Amino acid sequence: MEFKLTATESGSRARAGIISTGHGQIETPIFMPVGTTGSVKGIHARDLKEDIGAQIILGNTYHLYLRPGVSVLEAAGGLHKFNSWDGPILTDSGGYQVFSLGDIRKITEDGARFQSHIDGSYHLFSPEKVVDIQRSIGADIIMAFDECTPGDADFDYARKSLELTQRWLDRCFAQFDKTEPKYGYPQTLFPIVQGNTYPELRKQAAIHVKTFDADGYAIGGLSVGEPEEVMYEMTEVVNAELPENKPRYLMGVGNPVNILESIDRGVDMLDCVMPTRNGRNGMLFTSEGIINIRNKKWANDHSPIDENGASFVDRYSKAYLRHLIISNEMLGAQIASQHNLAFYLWLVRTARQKITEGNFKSWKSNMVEQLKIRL
Ligand code: PRF
Repeated sequence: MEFKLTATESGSRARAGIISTGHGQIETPIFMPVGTTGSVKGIHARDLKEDIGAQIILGNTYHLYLRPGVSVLEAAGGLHKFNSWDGPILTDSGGYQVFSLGDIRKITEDGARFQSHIDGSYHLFSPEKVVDIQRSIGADIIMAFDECTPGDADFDYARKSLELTQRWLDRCFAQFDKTEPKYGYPQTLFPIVQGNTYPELRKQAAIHVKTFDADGYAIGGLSVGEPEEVMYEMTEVVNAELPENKPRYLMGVGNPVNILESIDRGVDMLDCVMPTRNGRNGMLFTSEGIINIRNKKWANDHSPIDENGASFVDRYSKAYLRHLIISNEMLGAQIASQHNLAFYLWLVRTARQKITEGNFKSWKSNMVEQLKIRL
């Protein structure tokens, strides 16, 4: 995998670049729609690519391993063949999903033992196992196995957890180096920087991951309950250490304002369930502000969902979309998800263009104010 920086802006750490993978190029900064089980909920691959403009999607090791399972994915020839998405795919390692299981998991030196949320069966995820599963899924970018600590973890827990994540990273790379891609195109492994909200841990973690000379680096353990200002500060601390010439992926972030603030701090890749999950509940992101389409005030508003919207679904009226969502019609969830994803991709595409033109900073300031408005 290659990364070429194509533009930076003075007065900001924002960057534009191009990542090359075995499934084509990704123009950064980029937002990656989340397809936990292999599907971005409610959205066809055709619409993802042609209407929304997605350039890479994300899948989850935990979910794909439990269902449909590695043998089905291998028989299909990998996830790209299975779900008909022929662009780049990144898989998360399961570190975060397993840790979200709470009571039904136990962490040891070896890995994380957990119970399936589907049938209660017992499983062990180790760094080696998680690399093997991601080899079988066939993601272009695979993630290291990490422990994501809660936002309020004390220093001692955060330090011990980080040391475990660092030992697991050694094992991930050892397994990665010992194994081969299964489907004829290259795969690459991104380490994840943890360290909770402690600048000295974050700095040490960033210095540690650099020694692996990876093709890219991720920042995990943020947007897990800490204040936004702390999240931004941690991103700054980590990005100050990470190499300039490699992409940086901020995991699970965030709302449109978080996206722009993170890009301003040198983040190149982001993902979040917000556009799809909140969309299904009737929350719409637009360049004019946020709409709660369930609100009575839209019941007789027959104007388009988004006058300047990037997607073909934006021509549907607010009143119609409200009706669909209130009636629990599946088309409502689809339209809202597609609108929101198209908005997120428009946002990062425009950010990229502004960085290239050298006026990202002033555009961002205006946009951030606009994006906070509740319509
Ligand atoms: N680790 C992994 N995946 C993640 C996170 C993490 O810390 C986060 C935290 N926001 C989201 N997804 N492996």
